[in-house]
Amino acid sequence: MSVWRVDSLSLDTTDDLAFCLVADVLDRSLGGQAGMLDSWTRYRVDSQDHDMAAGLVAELASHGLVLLDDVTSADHLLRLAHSIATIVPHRDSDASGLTAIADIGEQMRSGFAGFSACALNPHTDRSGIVNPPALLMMACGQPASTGGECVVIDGKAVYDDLAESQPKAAKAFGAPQSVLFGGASGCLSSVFSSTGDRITVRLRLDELAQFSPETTRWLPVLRAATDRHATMFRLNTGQGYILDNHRWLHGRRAFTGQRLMYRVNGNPLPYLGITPGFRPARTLAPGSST
Ligand SMILES: O=C(O)CCC(=O)C(=O)O
Ligand SMILES: [Fe+2]
Repeated sequence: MSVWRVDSLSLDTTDDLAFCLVADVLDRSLGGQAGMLDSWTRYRVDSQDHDMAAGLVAELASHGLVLLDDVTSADHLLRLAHSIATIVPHRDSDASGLTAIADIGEQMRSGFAGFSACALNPHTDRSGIVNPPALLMMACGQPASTGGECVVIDGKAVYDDLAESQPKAAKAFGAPQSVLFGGASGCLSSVFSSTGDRITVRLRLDELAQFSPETTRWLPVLRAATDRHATMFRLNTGQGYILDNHRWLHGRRAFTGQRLMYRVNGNPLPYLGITPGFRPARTLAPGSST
């Protein structure tokens, strides 16, 4: 298996895709704006080589995102997941923790849009529970005929951008208990939460997120910032990614065809030294407006 490191991004225009029935913030905003991940530093390491795991872990620890190829099967993804994480089963997973994500016509059911061909707005997996799993591991079983690009957004870039350009928005989204995620039985939290000198991001932009009035007024600013930092890439069969679910948001574009993705969530094995979340470039002083 090889690991790709994100080196640099270049802007590209995106082709128009048919919109789905659900609110499609992502597709609307991505027209011509998202960076296409077409420029990489790719470093190939033999799956037998200990450096492969070391390289992957180092990338996850520093940038929170790695891209994979040669993930030859769902089992292979599970093996990789077991080597770096304690797997956290999902409502939709099988007993091993593996979820197959495909269009089974579920776009109308709240919280099930993943099982449709619709775009998924950038989100944190399991935002409605107190401790969302810190890692998301995805691999492509079959690409879409059209569309279906993965979209990822670095929460650190979004936070640093807002802290610099719209500090009031950054503070509003950091206010404790300002967003109810996951409906009435969900989790009252915030988009940005601080623990010590680190920040974690938590977001969803569908009907299962209820924002306080003070955060609601800043939502257009947040959306503009997530758009500015959105990056998308196509995955072919056997390609995938691992990301820090406390730092990076992920989503996908609408698609046609029999797209199949495999997903595993988990928490990094403690001895690997992967600390989820990020250190912000600047710390906002309490009560300050700048
Ligand atoms: O289909 C994808 O690429 C992502 C799916 C997803 O993020 C989800 O169902 O939570
Ligand atoms: Fe997801």
